[in-house]
Amino acid sequence: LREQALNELGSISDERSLENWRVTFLARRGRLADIISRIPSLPVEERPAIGKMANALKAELQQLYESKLSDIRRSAISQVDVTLPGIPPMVGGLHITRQTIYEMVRIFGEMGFSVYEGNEVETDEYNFSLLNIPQEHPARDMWDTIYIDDKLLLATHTSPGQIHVMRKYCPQPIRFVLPGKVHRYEAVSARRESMFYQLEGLAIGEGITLATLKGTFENFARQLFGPNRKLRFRGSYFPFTEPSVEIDITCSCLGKGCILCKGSGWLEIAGGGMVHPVVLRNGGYDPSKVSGFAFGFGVERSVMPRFGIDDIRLFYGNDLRFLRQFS
Ligand code: FA5
Repeated sequence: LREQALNELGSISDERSLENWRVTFLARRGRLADIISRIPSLPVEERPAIGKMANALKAELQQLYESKLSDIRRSAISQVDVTLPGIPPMVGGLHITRQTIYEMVRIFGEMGFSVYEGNEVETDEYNFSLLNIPQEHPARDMWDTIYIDDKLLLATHTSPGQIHVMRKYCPQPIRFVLPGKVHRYEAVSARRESMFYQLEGLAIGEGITLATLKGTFENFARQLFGPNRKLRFRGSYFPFTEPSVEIDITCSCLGKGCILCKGSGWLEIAGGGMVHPVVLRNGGYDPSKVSGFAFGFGVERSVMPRFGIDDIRLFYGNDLRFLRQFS
């Protein structure tokens, strides 16, 4: 048996054959084990000598097996070609939404706006009531809300941050932008997500008018979108602003089939207006002394026309082919 085992081992040069060899000779049901199991049936006087030989052989084969294994492994490593190009590690990058928020914050920063981050989970009071939308007010239907319980909900817009900021800084004049993640119970489509980002703007002080809002927004849009886009301010309605506007930007579409603007040439990016006196008062300001403007726009909606993205679901679909284009 020893001779046969040594012979066969000599011709082995890979790990799999070596494993077969080990199973044949050394394993629990292998040939050596078979011999050892038959020792009790030998005449008593032969047993010690045979037992000793079997044990010595077992130790020898075990040792040969181990040194062969390490030889095979060592020679496998020496065959690695170290001149082959390596596999580059994956490098992360900022999501296009985050990059855009940083850029927006920088542009508003140059106009004197500071940053305040509101809450993703809000109270009904801040999301609605303090913004002049009491219980049962029909305008609540403007935001399909995901409730956590009867008081808490996922913020449907960044406007509740207005109240937080006002209460913190009143009665000083303020200029803030408030980026935030918002949620709505929406039927998702190419234009609508159920989770998206908004950037809220709020300025309060003496002599602020709708013209201040228009000028600020136009300056911002020129820097973000370049000089060739046009803005359009449409009269609209929000319970927390009076008067209210919606702001559209010219779409970069190719006409009728455009998913973004449905062929109208205009894409709605923001809502805004003059802060309602009730809201100013809820924030601790005296509406007879100061006025303010506010706006809130969709971050993804402003990214889409810049890069010709025609489906908002791409943003959070986690397709690296999409995301890598922006890193
Ligand atoms: C609001 O959320 C108001 N809070 C905006 C506002 C702020 C008005 C301050 C006045 C003063 P609206 O629901 O229209 O308004 O949303 C504002 C912007 O968010 C839209 O113009 C759009 O750009 C974006 N938006 C709204 N719904 C979605 C959605 N489902 N998916 C992606 N973007 C959306």
